[in-house]
Amino acid sequence: MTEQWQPSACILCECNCGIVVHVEDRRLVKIRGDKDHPASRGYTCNKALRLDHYQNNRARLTSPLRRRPDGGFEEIDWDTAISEIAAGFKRIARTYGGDKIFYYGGGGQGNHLGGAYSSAFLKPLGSHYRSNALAQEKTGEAWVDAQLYGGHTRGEFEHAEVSVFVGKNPWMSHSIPRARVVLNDIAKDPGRSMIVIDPVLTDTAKMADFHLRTRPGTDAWCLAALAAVLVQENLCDERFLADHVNGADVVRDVLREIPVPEYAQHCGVDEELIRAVARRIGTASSVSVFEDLGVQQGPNSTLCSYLDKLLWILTGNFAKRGGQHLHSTFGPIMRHTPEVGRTPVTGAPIVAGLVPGNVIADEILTDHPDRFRAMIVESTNPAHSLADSARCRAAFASLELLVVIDVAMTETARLAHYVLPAASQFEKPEATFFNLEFPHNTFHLRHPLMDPLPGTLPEPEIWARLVRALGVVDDAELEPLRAAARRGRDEFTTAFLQAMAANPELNKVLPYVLYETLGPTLPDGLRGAAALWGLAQRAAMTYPDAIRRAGHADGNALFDAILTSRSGVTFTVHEYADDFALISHPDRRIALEIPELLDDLRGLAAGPTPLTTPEFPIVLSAGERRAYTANDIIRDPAWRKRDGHGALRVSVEDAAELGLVDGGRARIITATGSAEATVEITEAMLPGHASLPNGFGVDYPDDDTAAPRVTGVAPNELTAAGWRDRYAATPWHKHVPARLEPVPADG
Ligand SMILES: Nc1nc2c(c(=O)[nH]1)N[C@H]1C(S)=C(S)[C@@H](COP(=O)(O)OP(=O)(O)OC[C@H]3O[C@@H](n4cnc5c(=O)[nH]c(N)nc54)[C@H](O)[C@@H]3O)O[C@H]1N2
Ligand SMILES: Nc1nc2c(c(=O)[nH]1)N[C@H]1C(S)=C(S)[C@@H](COP(=O)(O)OP(=O)(O)OC[C@H]3O[C@@H](n4cnc5c(=O)[nH]c(N)nc54)[C@H](O)[C@@H]3O)O[C@H]1N2
Ligand code: SF4
Ligand SMILES: [Mo]
Repeated sequence: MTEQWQPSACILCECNCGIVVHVEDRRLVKIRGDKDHPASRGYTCNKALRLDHYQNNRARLTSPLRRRPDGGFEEIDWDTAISEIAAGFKRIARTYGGDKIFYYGGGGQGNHLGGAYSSAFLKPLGSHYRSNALAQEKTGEAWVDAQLYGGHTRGEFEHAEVSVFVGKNPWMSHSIPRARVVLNDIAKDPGRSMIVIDPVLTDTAKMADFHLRTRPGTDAWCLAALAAVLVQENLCDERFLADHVNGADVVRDVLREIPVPEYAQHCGVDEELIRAVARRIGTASSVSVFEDLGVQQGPNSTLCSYLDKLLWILTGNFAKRGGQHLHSTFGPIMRHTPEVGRTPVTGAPIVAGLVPGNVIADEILTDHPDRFRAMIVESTNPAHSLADSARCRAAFASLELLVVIDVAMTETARLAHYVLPAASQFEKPEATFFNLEFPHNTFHLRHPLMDPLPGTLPEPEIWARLVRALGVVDDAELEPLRAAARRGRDEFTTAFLQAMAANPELNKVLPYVLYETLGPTLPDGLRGAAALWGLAQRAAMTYPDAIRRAGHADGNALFDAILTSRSGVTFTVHEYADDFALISHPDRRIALEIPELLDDLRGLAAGPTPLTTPEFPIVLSAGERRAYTANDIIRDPAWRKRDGHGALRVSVEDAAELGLVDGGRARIITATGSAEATVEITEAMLPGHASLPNGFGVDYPDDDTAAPRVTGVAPNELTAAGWRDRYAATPWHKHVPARLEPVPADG
């Protein structure tokens, strides 16, 4: 590699594949996979090559903006913005209490470093309600995980004999390292099997050995039938259950009663296929399972999370090569605690510490005294990504203070009182906290490829300025730490522990303290990486042996390795048996019995209740991942090489019945709203099921003078906040009752 190739990572999905980039005149002119990245090992998909559309585009912000009374924005300087914003939040906290300040976001697919500093501003104000996109997908699963074993698990698909994808299309959406290589390897190997549960004949399903083509929204019956066959045909791993699992008998009693033929009919899958799949799972040497939005954003989502975990737990596919694993954590993404809090206005469940996205508007649009009055939105676009965009817009517009920190002018930013322009992810140190692998887990600190675009600042600096403006830290207290940091890591460690013991209040602003003291001593523009020092110490204390096995003597050694390894480091190497130690229950056993969900499982006997009606007879999946979608990260529609308008995919049968033509236009009507899209007729869809892609419907100016124009359908103009899971209040985006009508070509 010559000097001009600089290591970084793709930021378009949670994999954050390592890339090397050739930068010319601030453009990412050439991009390749980085062979030295410990997780992706040179792999990228088609999307990484298009990253310059994120870095350079007409939506980028270059100055702090303040909303004028007439609704337009004026540019203001950073000092004015920071002091007015800090004063504004202080006023809200003083008048109503700091808990009326709601924080949403903190990172997207690849940028979690900036959000790590937010607590230093929020905690002194007394703000503690927070959320992000994970509360639209992963909280139901997290609640189940918390009770089963107290952590997040991942399958080891690279080595699994049997891989199961439930409502997950990894060929398009990835989420596992080197997804397409791994899927191809599985498909080529006659000794291994791929099982896909999905109503759509996806690119992944096409490669599968077994495709369980469930009717949309009926996965609970399919999964229950699979688990029932495991029990009824004695395919469970008795030894594993006896040694490592509590409550298995109660669960098996419920599964033993399940009438498999009936449940097969309920989900529309052939009974013999279900039995064959259960037998394949029950007799394999290793099984890995990945559930994603197809079930997490549909009816019975939390129950489905429970049932698909039964598949690998009942068969003992834990703590062995190719099985399912708990893993180390570097930066905290989600808390796995069984406690469920309640939101202040609607009393909705707060799982994993996150307010459900579907109730945010209701927590604002009310005269309840405990309503949220102000909001900080960082690196996310909730006015577009939360259910029922129109209502979200109304809610955000009614706030007394809304501040948005983003690289681009977004749908949410347009509603803000202040917009703060962030440096892009290639202009600052940045990192993902989606470090979810086992036995080797990796962490990648990306170095800046160039200076921040003039006018922008990295988030760590934005938060530091805001904390300074609050005036909660006596700068003199930081002097000894600054001096110690200049003398070396060990001296800093000692001084840091002393300072924290002497003034526990400093704990509240810990990331700020690190930024101000250790930060200035870090090389190569890496000041923003200072917070990682604290996380490295914590990792070293939590996983001492696994960190040493990965070659790091202690937290300081790990931190230094992170600073110098520009393509990323392996931070933990676990042994398979360590999985048991990672179970957080004191007896290190899996607790299989979840009474509420067992009740729901019994309740499945009543059969599915369709959500569709004669008025809205089609199930619309609003937000499918495709070859050229990447949430809202790239706004310029020119980044797409195909499917530029984000086609509405419909079945051959529905098209014929409704008079829809391929390439023609259709109107999509739901109880919430309506939209128009280009039609694609495909055998991939079942009759009664249609899909729209995610990531469309954001606006972008055609040229510097034009008003922004919207391409494709914004999915959440069609979704409703009330369609949600009863445990985690996660949305049913994949299951929106809708009506389709042809739009005549001339109108
Ligand atoms: N290309 C691309 N990749 C991405 C992203 C992106 O925007 N674009 N986003 C990233 C993010 S944030 C996430 S969370 C992941 C999501 O990754 P996935 O969950 O894989 O993405 P989706 O396509 O939204 O949904 C998965 C599947 O659910 C299926 N489905 C719909 N209804 C049902 C149902 O009733 N039952 C079952 N079993 N399946 C159903 C759909 O047919 C689809 O194939 O992708 C990540 N990767
Ligand atoms: N109907 C429907 N709705 C959905 C989904 C669906 O399938 N259907 N999927 C849901 C899921 S799984 C997810 S994850 C969410 C995703 O939705 P969001 O949480 O809104 O996240 P992104 O779309 O990734 O938005 C990322 C934002 O970060 C900004 N950004 C990029 N880089 C930086 C940076 O360095 N600093 C800052 N401050 N900002 C930056 C981008 O400009 C963009 O505005 O959508 C959810 N909404
Ligand atoms: S989109 Fe995801 S899988 Fe594709 S290169 Fe980027 S990080 Fe890797
Ligand atoms: Mo997501």
